[in-house]
Amino acid sequence: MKVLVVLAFVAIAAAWPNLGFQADAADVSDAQKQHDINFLLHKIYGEIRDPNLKGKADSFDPEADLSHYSDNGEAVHKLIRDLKDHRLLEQNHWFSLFNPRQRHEALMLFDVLIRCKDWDTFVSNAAYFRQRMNEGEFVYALYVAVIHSPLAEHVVLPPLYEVTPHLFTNSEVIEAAYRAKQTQTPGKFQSSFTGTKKNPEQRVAYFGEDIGMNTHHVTWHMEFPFWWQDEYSHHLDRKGENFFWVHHQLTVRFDAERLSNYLDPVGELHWGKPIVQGFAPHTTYKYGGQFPSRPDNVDFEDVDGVARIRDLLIVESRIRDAIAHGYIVDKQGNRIDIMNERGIDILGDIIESSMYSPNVQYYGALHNTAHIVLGRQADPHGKYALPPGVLEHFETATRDPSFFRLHKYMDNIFKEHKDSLPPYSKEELTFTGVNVENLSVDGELETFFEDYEYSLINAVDDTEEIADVEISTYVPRLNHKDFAYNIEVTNNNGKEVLTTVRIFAWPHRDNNGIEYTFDEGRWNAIELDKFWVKLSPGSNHIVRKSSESAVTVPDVPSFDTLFKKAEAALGGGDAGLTEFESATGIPNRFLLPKGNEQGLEFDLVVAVTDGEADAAVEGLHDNTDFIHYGSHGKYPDNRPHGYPLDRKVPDDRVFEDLPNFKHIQVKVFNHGEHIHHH
Ligand SMILES: [Cu+2]
Repeated sequence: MKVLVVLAFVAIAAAWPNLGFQADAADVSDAQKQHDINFLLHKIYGEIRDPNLKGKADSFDPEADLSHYSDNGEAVHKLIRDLKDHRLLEQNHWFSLFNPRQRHEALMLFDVLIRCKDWDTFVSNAAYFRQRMNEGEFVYALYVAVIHSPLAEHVVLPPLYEVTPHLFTNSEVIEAAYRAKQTQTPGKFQSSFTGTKKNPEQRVAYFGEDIGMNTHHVTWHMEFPFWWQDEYSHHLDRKGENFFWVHHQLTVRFDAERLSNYLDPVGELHWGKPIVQGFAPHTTYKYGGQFPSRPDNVDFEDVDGVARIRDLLIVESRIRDAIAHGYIVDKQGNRIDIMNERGIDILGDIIESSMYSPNVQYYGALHNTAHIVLGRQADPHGKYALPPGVLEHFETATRDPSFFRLHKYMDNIFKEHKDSLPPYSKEELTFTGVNVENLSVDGELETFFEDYEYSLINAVDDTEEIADVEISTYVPRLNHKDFAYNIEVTNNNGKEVLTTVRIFAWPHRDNNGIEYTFDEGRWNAIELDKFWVKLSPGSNHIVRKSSESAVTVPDVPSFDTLFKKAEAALGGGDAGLTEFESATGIPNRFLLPKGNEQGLEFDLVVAVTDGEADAAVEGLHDNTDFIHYGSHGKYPDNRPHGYPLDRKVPDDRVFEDLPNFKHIQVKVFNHGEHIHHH
């Protein structure tokens, strides 16, 4: 991981030398930076508790020395002007990224932070504006700035579920936390998933409400923001394609969870049909009241000031026309061919849409608009002054099952495009001289639930004079037993060869017990791992552990751990936080779908492809690790996401006879085990 991060950093620095990043890291230790960020994000609804940072918040003058900014202070002038004119959103108010004015304000602060040339200017501005801006805007801007600023390269962001717990747990638990604080009684409260067993959707609420999955989702959207412009600092490689892929993976994973729980796969959302499933979020804003509920069978209504349903239908049809034509039209009227492996990237930019969209005027912003329209169906005309819905926050969006219906709808549009491309031929897929002889799994594929505890101390109000009492919640979450893949590969090339190993699995049958065809199955493939291997001549035995998966990340360390590690390292030494630097992948414990008592059948496949041809970056094979999502530089794999299963497979024999491909059946068990909190 380290090698890649360094490579990416060098690439950024080389591309934008004029930003003038100083050798700042030498002056300020990573431990100091970690310390600062910890305190800046701790207890955001009250005063900063670190005296040094509090001093900066009180007396720093952001406009005093403009030589510390790469834009000569342009961004900071804008923000200060709005602050002085009292135009900024007040504190103690909800914040939604989908609200244009609120987003604009958060991005003004981000713009200030990303232009800072040294750490002192960065934290001084952060402290200053934390004290004066809306807390939600502040948290958002600081998170995105830490993720993207080279100054904060090794900083580990605290888990958002501890920074803004209201967006991750339910109202009942939050109320209990307030009572505990009021009565100064320590408390550990059980979080349970919303709803009752009368609602079949509740069987899969553990997926949509998983705090780690929500952290993954919100972090991805910070790593690849739709509002991103390259002039901030760097280009986000294959952003549109990544948008497709990350949501495609959530979509197919959710279907696998549904099959594990005897539910049919999600049906796609349809603007002309009622939203069958209602949703009662049982979630409350810190400021702004309850998240709105939606009853069953609501017909879509136009949302005042946002969009009419017919506008969305028109945008959809323009996008599908582009897919049918095989080209899109940019805003100057030029045709851009999408009948190639980069077409998906352009379509992703268009559908989200991001600032990379070549023609937002014409193709609109289907995804973002749909999130707002769906989020507002409880109060489409603003008659009741309800706050935004769960779909208007990346932290909470997946709690509502209609999120997955919406994303199935968009996923099917992407599928139309992928299906329009020519299938890979056997010749294209063959890696000459490399044969996968055998694939097997060590250990039973078995999942279980365990209770996980996290602190709610930042949910409640307090002052420095009142001592903290321990307040936490524990929540059941999916985990799996460790396992390993065993892959026997022969290399008949007479020399060492570089390879990419790609592992996927998909459910073998639908909910009626009918076997999926290869072509249906491969579209539902869950990406389990992707890594580089050098094959020696002759036979090779590859053992790859589930814990090594490149598509996953470990649990984000708690605030408590981050405080302790930073303080311990301040005296010198390493905080030992390197493996936690990115929270963009899915949690490792979430690698396998739940499965069931009888064992849910999956097709498990491995494709060993030509690593020389696959590598997008030099020297990658010297490191067996692989950043799956969001390396700041170039995405290391040249192949499209999902390769070699991303295109239509009209003839199963292409894969069944492919020597560098192996296909077996496995079962994923869940025996109802639940490791309870003590
Ligand atoms: Cu999303």
